[in-house]
Amino acid sequence: MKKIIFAVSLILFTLASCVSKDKKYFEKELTFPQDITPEQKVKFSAYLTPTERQYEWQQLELTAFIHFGMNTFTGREWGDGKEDPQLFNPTDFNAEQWVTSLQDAGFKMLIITAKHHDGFCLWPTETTNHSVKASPWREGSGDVVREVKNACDKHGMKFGVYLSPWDRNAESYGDSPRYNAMFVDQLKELLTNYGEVHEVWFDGANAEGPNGRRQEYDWARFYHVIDSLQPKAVKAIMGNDVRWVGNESGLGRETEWSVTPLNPDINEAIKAENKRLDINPMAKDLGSRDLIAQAKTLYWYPSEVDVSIRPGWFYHPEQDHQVKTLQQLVDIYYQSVGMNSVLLLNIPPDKRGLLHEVDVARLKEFGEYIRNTFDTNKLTNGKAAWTAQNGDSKEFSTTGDTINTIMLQEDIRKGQRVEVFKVEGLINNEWLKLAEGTTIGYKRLLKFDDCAPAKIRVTVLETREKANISNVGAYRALPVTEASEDVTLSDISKEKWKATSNNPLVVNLGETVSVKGFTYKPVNNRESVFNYAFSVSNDGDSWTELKKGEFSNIKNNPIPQIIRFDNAVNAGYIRFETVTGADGGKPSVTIDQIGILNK
Ligand code: FUL
Repeated sequence: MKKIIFAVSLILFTLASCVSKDKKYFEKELTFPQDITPEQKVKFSAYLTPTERQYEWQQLELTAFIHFGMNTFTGREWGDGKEDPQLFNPTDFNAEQWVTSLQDAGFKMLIITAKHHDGFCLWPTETTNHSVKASPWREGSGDVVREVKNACDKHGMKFGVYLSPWDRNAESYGDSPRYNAMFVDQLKELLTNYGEVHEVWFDGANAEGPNGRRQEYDWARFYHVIDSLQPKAVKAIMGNDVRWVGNESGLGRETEWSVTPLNPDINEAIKAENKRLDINPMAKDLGSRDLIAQAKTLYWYPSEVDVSIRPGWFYHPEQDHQVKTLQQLVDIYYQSVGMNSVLLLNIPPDKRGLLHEVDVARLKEFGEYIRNTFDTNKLTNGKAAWTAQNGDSKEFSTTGDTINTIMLQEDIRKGQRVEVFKVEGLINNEWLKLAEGTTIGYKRLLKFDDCAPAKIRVTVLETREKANISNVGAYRALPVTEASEDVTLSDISKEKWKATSNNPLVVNLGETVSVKGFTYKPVNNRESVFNYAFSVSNDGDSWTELKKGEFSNIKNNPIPQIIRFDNAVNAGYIRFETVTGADGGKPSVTIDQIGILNK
């Protein structure tokens, strides 16, 4: 027994002395020595901690995305890079309106899409002519990034940039060294000319360049540029400080470990390791004991939940009635901030360059709701720090008010440790279970039915090492009543429709109808259609193709797609052809998934 203890302390000492400045902890990354048992690995994992910038970022809780750019003016979600810069011309651009609306709602950082996949730069870059400089806005002397940064500084809001690695405009894209050099220059401009930057967001979407070659990104160099120019900035998504939660619908994991063997696929070694462990950002399990047992290296790589307040990431006027309801936003808050993640909520400005009135009103309601709910802790001693071994409980006194939400926090500067816990309430002198859960991490929120317990008891049932609970709260979230409007996915009844072929889907409409557009509803992100062709016919023999295109971003955001044509066409038959699926293949489509618009 003594021998084992000695061996473990020796390993601990060796690991600690080579990795961490503080003897006990491992900052951001921990590589296990060989011949270590799964139990020892789990113990070590409990000493992995965030870097200072990761910790600062985690405490922001609410951050905002602003998708604004060429797509705002073309109505698309992904531009192809061929857009005329003349189209970019906001009529009432006002970054302060964005910042103050967000700030009132409690958001602490704003991330602007300085460049989206279409390559149009919102700042007057030296690297390409495809920028605001070539637009009529402010007669070509405007700088969106500058105005946003100034507004952020004025109001004490942190600032971040989204710089899409994928660039459908850059002629060098796919010619790897040349494009990497241009990308580095873009990064340098953004990270030297605009003051402090707190997050750099690299999207994972990419495809072949115009010459058919695939771009090999020099991630190590990009990281180096960021780390040296903006040491306080976290690198997100394809960056290794902040992890994509794995969906764009605002949904965190019940069990969310910030300690994980997953890192972004930035080099062959990491790709091979992710493959060996069969993990990616969408995997359900990213931190269990079983996974740790197989891992060689662990990272502090916390989750960020990115979701748009509207169906699309960019503003489209036809989505004005689809702004997420207060209830949806509150649910998203519980499923992101309340599940050990940071929320990155997107609010896209319109063609005026303003956040739309509906979005502003919704943000206001959301901010007030969160403030009203969480401003007063109904526990009198919740803030007292507490350490707990397996099975330890602590009682907290309440104010006696009605509650329906519990908040728990671990001091993650000492690692993430809790694996199972429960919360009970003393009601009529009896301890009743109110909630239970697995991970806590930086913050965990749990909801239950209204009750007014005299006391609350929290029990840590399983923990990887002594748990450090730093804060416990109890609150009452008021019910929200509202109805969300349904979207019309077909203006025409499908009663008479008959499919005469499945792939492509050919439908005999049973009558002649006026077709002004069509809709497509994906079943899920895996089997959805990416490239499509839509044709009409009057006799089922001779066809006219009305539109060929892509459902941009459908893989990450599988929402109903609405395509409208400039003119109406009469048709007795429609044909919907899958050209390519979002995940390759040629998924077939059924009548239920297609609708016809005639307005
Ligand atoms: C995605 C992009 O392709 C979308 O357009 C959007 O920017 C979203 C935040 O990330 O992957």
